[in-house]
Amino acid sequence: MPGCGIARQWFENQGQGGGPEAPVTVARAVAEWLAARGVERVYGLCGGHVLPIWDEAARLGIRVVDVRHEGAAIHMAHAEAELTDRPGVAVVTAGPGLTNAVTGIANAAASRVPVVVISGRVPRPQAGMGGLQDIAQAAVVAPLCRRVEAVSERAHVLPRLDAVWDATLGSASGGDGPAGPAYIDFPTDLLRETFAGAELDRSWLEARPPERVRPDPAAVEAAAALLRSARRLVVISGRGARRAGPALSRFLDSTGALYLDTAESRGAVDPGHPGAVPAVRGRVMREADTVVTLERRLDFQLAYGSRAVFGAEARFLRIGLAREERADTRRGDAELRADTGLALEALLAAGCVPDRADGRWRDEIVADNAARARRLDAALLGAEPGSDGRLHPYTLIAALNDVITADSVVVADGGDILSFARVALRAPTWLDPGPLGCLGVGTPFAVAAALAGGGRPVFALIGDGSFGFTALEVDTAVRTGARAVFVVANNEGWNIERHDQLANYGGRLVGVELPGCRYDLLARSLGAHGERVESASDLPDALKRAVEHAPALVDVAVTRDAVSPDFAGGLAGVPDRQALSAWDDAERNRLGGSA
Ligand SMILES: Cc1ncc(C[n+]2csc(CCOP(=O)(O)OP(=O)(O)O)c2C)c(N)n1
Repeated sequence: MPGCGIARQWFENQGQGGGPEAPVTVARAVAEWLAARGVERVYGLCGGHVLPIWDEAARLGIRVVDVRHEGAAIHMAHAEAELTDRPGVAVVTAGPGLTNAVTGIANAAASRVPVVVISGRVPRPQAGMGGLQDIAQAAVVAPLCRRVEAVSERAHVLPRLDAVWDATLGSASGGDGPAGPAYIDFPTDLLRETFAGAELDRSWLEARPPERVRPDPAAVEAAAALLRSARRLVVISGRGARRAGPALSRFLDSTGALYLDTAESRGAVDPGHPGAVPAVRGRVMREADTVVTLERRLDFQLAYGSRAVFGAEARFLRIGLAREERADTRRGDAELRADTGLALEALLAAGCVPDRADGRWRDEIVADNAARARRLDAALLGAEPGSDGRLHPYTLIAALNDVITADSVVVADGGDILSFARVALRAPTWLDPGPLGCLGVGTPFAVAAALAGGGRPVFALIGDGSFGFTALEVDTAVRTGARAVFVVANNEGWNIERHDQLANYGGRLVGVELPGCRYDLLARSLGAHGERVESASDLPDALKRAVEHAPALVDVAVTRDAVSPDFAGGLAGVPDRQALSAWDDAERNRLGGSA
């Protein structure tokens, strides 16, 4: 039986009214299925096409978190999935309800996060006749979803829900792709129909826990041999590593490997681990001779595994279940198709400690990392205000670091401010716009983290532009009691794009200014605590008050002069072959000719 309270309550209630003998509508069965799968919360926005499910879910004690835009509902389900390691669920209405949700669905797809999206559909007798909100919903989401089901028969309801649940988990439940969103809809007339007698097969309610995939012993031996011969070993972790934290720490301890986390796995390993060297990422990528990737795509953030950025002769061990996470842009010299934790345990058992590790190199890298970390600390403390007199983003980040606790969930969203945050913000658990660069996730991620994060403190640092996309979710926070602290880094513009125009478009500024908005006043109008801060000395107390009175928003005037690492690295300029200018140059050199 699923472990959660609602599921238990649901199973206990069987046979006490609402049980198998009572007539059950399709909407009721959908809600029962949700409860049986342990779903405690669904995120969504009401609409007649889905109200039958909405109503039955609430009657069964599932919390309906009602939002202000369907895109935010998907972002919230996404954040819940990341924090709980279970699929998040969103319920959105037909037509524009679903099209509004599309950005969130695309984001979950790019981030490989399991989200089940449930929608309604025009009643079958009106299909294709110009009915209200009748569009080709399944076709709209098909390219983004791991599975799409448009259900039309009562008997298909539970089996198709089960299939969608499995599909969203990807390879972890026996499929052949990564985790991601999956979609199912029901015409409203079907939702109102009642199951006839034996038609309702409740065996589908129970989730079958996926089998953990063990690595092939011969492949383990080949991978262990590769590791034994490593001299300069690094591990780069991805999505699934959060699930394998203890095994990963043991692996790092035993092998002496250096460790680079990525945004999708931050928190898997204690940031103070002696092998963790986040400040010298570029150097480690260049100099390592053996690279282990854990459920991590070699995407733009990892230079597509390029031989111009990583060592040309470096050997890769790729560990993951889905092909995308094992064999994408650079072939592994060894590959393990397995659950990450089991693969690491098997490697340790097979004896994978390097025979002739280059200890001097490791010591040098660790020292270099420590020196850079000290320089960064000094930069945070010594950051000067801009020529406009407003705070440097590092001053804001330093003040935030003082209130963020070791059990906090930290969300970052924006352009420049995200870049500063990525290098300097203390973040035990971290959520950000991911590889889609999906601005607007900040507020909804934080709301869901406050609701589903088990009472952990939640801080969101958000650019003023990014905040605007989903600002009204502060109202959702107030209504639902989501005690998040939203900090808006207000530089009155889309600043990283503004820098791009200044540097690369002759200084012609077009559509990058956002002057005069007071997000603290907006938050206050919605019933949240709100404060505006313009001087560094006011920040610490304002942040403390925000923690006390959450949900709260602190609007901080930050300078637009500061140049972020991402802008300096060329990310905003979108180079042709690689995401960063230096990598792009290296790639061109490697390719030669007219590249
Ligand atoms: C939905 C979406 N629209 C547009 C962009 C392009 N974009 C990337 S960064 C950025 C500026 C972000 O501004 P803000 O959130 O204020 O942060 P700042 O750069 O000012 O710190 C924009 C518009 C995007 N990534 N996502």
